[in-house]
Amino acid sequence: MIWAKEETLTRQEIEEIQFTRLKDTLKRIYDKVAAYREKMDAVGVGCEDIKSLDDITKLPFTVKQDLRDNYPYGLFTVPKKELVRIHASSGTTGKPTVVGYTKNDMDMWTECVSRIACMGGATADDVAQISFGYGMFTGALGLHYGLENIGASVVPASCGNTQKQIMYMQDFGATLLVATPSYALHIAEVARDMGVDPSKDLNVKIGLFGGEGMTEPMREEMYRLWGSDMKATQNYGMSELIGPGVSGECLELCGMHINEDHFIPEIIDPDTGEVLPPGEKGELVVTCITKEALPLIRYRTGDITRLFYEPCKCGRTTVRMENISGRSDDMLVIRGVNVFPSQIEEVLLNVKEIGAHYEILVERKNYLDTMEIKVELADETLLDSYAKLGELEKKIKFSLKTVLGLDAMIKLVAPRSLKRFEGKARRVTDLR
Ligand code: DLL
Repeated sequence: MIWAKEETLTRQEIEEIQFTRLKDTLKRIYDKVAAYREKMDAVGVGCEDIKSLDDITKLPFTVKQDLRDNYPYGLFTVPKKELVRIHASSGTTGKPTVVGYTKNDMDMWTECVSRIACMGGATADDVAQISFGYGMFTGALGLHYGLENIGASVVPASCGNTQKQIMYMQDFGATLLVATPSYALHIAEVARDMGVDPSKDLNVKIGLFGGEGMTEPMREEMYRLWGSDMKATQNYGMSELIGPGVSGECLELCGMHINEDHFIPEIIDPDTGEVLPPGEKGELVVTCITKEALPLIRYRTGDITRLFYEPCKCGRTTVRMENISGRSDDMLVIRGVNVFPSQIEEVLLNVKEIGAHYEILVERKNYLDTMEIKVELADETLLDSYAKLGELEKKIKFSLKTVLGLDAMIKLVAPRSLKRFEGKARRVTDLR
């Protein structure tokens, strides 16, 4: 089912809506936000210079640092009393990034999430367990409102206390799970330990995953554990832009549909800032055109992807973005080679003797970068055979070398010995 008619407009119709909304948003922020006015004045661009949608490229970018510099409310276009919700994303460095919503922003957010939930197969008949952490993270409350809006019965389980989560799923008859993909895999593992086979003893048929990437091998692992009839889709978003609801995969699984009547996407070369043509890979830049409290203009997400404008088999005409292949800023440069953690994950998850959990440690020894990857064995009987372990290590090393062009040290560890995460997994430690 398609939730809204805006998902099936012609390109011309979408662009007309985008242009009108862009002009309105620009005027509002130019009048109300000194930081934006200064930025636009500095490059000599006024609202009147935006005469077509293509002119968006004349506008300056907004970056995370702008939010920090104007902490907490400096980029907001409405007085504080109009806010009905405040979230913040936990920056690893510096102050958190604060985001706010007016009543209308909440409605728009709910609408966007309803669309992506519907794309992933959710209906009013679902019992939806939300296993994202409730709190400042936008994931849980975002999905919560969207799923309630389509009529699903929401179970706000939050994350953690995994055994209890499994009990809820069994007793309340959950048919839909919302979680980060890594936590969904962990829940399945714990269920098996409890003697509960998620593919037989639970009835979860829809997985709305997001907040972090899910590679194709990881999706296969999801089907293996939760059952091959599960529909596991990816959902993308970012607190600064709204939270979840920016884009989501439909059941064709061929990229995430962007809610284009609310967000204008562009792809740029992260080094030069130059806009790249459709189909080329680069950093996603997004302009919010319907938000009241915090409408960011040309916000550099740091996420690497590409855009496809061909209409999808599902009937939606909105542009699709490919699954995120990394971030422009988490890319590791190891001995001069650019490495995305997702590439490593892809290799690891294709090796059947190992599980889905891993840790990457990057260090510098004697001026040389080293990368050590700890991977869990799927089956501990392998630990008894030194020869087999050696062979497996070699096999993983070889596959990594083929994909990355780089040597890595592989450390095979016992099943279930690596750290588990209840929210987003943090798998890379860079000690350089
Ligand atoms: O993660 C919003 C969200 C919650 C989206 C739940 C979907 C579901 P932040 O905490 O601000 O917001 O983190 C945003 O997470 O820039 C990406 O790098 C990453 N990310 C989010 N979804 C995906 C995804 C939420 N499906 C940052 N695939 C983004 C890959 C993702 N990365």
